Amino acid sequence: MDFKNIEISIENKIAYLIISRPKALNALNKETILELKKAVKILCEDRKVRVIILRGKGEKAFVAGADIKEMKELDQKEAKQFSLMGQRVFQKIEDCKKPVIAAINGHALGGGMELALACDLRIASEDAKLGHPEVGLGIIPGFGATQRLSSLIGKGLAKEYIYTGRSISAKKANIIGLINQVTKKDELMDKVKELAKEIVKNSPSSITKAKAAINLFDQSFLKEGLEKEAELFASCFKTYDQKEGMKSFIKKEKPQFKGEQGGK
Ligand code: DAK
Repeated sequence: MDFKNIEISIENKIAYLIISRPKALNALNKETILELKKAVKILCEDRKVRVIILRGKGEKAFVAGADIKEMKELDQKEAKQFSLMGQRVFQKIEDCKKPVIAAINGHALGGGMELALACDLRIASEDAKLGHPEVGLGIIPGFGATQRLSSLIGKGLAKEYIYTGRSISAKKANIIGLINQVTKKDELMDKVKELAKEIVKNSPSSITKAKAAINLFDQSFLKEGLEKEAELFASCFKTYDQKEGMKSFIKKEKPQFKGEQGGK
């Protein structure tokens, strides 16, 4: 399968899935999300694969979020479709019968952080920065973070990081349980492979069953929460603040927000 923004390979039962748009810090545009969907399906269904490792291309970023330049033009209806499209792909990762490990090799922001949250395990290099800057763009997280981040680190911390948009160092992320391990920059892939190999030694059917059981832990309210998140995300796209936030990012200026009723 030929992809433009995704690279996949398989070695010793471990699959490598790389998001590859380094010039845009691997930001997720629609094309990349659709390719990701296909790649996840291929690898999750491949019997030779026991563990999937997901990372971003290059030195700087895992994924620096959804593509703001593309998202800027969405209306409310398109925003809802975009949100649901991303949510479905991320749900496929969560539901994949094999463990997926995020190797966080740099910025994991917004939709990039949400991608990492949909994975089973997260290992980050010491220089990685994680976080949810969406409210500084006049939107909210729309690919599952309101639910998955709260589930992982608790509602109190999730609210703190989403309300402030503050970035989280790998060290801090490790302390609060957001990531499983932090490594030296040049050791990230070795450590991730070590973990994958440890999992591969065990019974694949047991791992699949354990994953399904653990995922049920908060699944009952996840679906409803995700629907509400997509609806609220979409409603951001009729506000002045969303236009102001995204225009300012592109112009590299500070946004002047007015609140939901401001402007348009
Ligand atoms: N989108 C598009 N382009 C991006 C990008 C992004 N998220 N992040 C970086 N880039 C581009 C930059 O514009 C720049 O392009 P050129 O100017 O060279 O053309 C290039 O990548 C290199 O970035 P910088 O020059 O900014 O690099 P720096 O090292 O100075 O800064 C940075 C790195 C990661 C701190 C900075 O690039 C940055 O703040 N990026 C934006 C991070 C961010 O705000 N991410 C969250 C995006 S919002 C939805 C569901 C989910 C979401 C949205 C909708 N629905 C349900 C509809 C999720 C939303 C988000 O993820």
